[in-house]
Amino acid sequence: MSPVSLPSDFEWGFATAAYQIEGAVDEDGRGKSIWDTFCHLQPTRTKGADGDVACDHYHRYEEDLDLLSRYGAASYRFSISWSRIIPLGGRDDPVNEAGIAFYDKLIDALLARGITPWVTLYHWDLPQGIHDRYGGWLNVEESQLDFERYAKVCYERFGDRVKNWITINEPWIVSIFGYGNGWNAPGRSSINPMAVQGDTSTEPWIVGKALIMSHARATSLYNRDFRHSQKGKIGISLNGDYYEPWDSQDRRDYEAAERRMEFHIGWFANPVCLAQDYPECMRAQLGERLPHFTESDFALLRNADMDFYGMNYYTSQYAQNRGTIPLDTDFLGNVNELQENKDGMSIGEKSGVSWLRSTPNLFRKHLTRVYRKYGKPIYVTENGCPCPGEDKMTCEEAVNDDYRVQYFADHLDAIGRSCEDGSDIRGYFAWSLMDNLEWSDGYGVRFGVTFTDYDTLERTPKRSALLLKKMFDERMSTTREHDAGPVGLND
Ligand code: GBH
Repeated sequence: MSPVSLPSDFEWGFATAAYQIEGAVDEDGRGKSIWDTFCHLQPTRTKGADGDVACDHYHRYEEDLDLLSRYGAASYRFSISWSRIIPLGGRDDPVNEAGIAFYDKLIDALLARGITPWVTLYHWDLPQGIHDRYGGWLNVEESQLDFERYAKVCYERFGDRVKNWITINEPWIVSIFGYGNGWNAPGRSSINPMAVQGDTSTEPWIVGKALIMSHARATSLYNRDFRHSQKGKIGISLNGDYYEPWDSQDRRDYEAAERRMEFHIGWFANPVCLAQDYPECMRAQLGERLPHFTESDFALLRNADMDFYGMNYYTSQYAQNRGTIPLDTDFLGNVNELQENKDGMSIGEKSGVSWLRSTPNLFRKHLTRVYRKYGKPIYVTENGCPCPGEDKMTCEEAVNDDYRVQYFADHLDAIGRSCEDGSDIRGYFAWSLMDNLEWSDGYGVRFGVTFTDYDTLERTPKRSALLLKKMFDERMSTTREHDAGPVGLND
């Protein structure tokens, strides 16, 4: 089958996040983040892994940017470590010039190679200082003011060169994994025996509001004080699978699928894209455990109009209605998530991690649904996978990543198809530039297009790294059907 075409000005590149690649955690005045604490306090919770060295990108960034050039990438998405910029995190705490200097060098080195920087302000590494001082994201009023000041410093210091900003990566994961099941830092939960004891019935929803309002503060600040002079774009990156009904004959499973997506995406997209309240099904289930937006919150959300919806997409699932009264620790919307439907049909082909199956047709549906519902131009800010068995492979074996090549090709075609549905999709970032610290899964799970040898820190390109440019060239060169001009002209 011939590849499906993409808009000729489509933007593409690779993505990473600070704690997953940088290492150098004690250098140049960096403060601790909640991920340093999480990894070191209970190493069993991250399979013994920590980010102390990671890929040592902090010292090897020039080499890594050379890889980007070699792969032909036009753009690169990375995140800034808040505690390198403001070691203690708070709005009255000092700015660390050595931290600024690192990102200055990184940005300049990208621009020197003709690569456009896309900067995420928050990819999960909250300064420990503000977690200790007032509970971090559990304090809605304090955290949004500290995040706003951090964002301001970044706009002031980098905004002359950075024109693409992502405020927060995956607020759903931050809330649910950090404060619901406790699988991510700061690891709080009342349903996970290994966790720091928290109140799972309320904390994720409070943290969600803190993240929404922090995004709103940072975005409205950009709109008011920086947009005019810096002329950049700003958005947020939301994760969220697409859900199909488990029993296609059962209306309750259709409702479950829709409800599951509202709990995953609408929770954040309603306020940040539409300046609207949470989805009704969330209020119906959660009642007063879900915080309210005040009139002044809504005013702030309305001033936080953003340029794009960043979509992180990996997989999809079947949704089955649970049919019981939801527990007060249920954050899925009273839905069971399954990988096979009622007839035993699989949602997609297995990858190298249990939670991810390749589901490109549902990616198309997801893109089209999100575009129609929220109306923002979409940038796919993450997409990728580990190959089956890759965790056990040597470098020589892992570089032949045919599964990943096919995954990318199928998902790029899905984007093309969603464009045919009328969606405005403008860019794509493959996750990830290199194998890196996969959070609580440690270093075993490899999402990179570059193999990282964690003993020698040597990088080796996999086949997919070198093929992605070709895939984009093929898809971006052909004229789209509906761009072909009046019928009759070309025949
Ligand atoms: C993204 O999260 C992150 O932004 C990125 O940093 C990360 O490296 C990348 O994905 C790859 O995982 O163990 O079955 O309970 C995506 C959200 C969070 C989805 C972990 C899957 C595990 C589900 N992912 N989750 S499971």
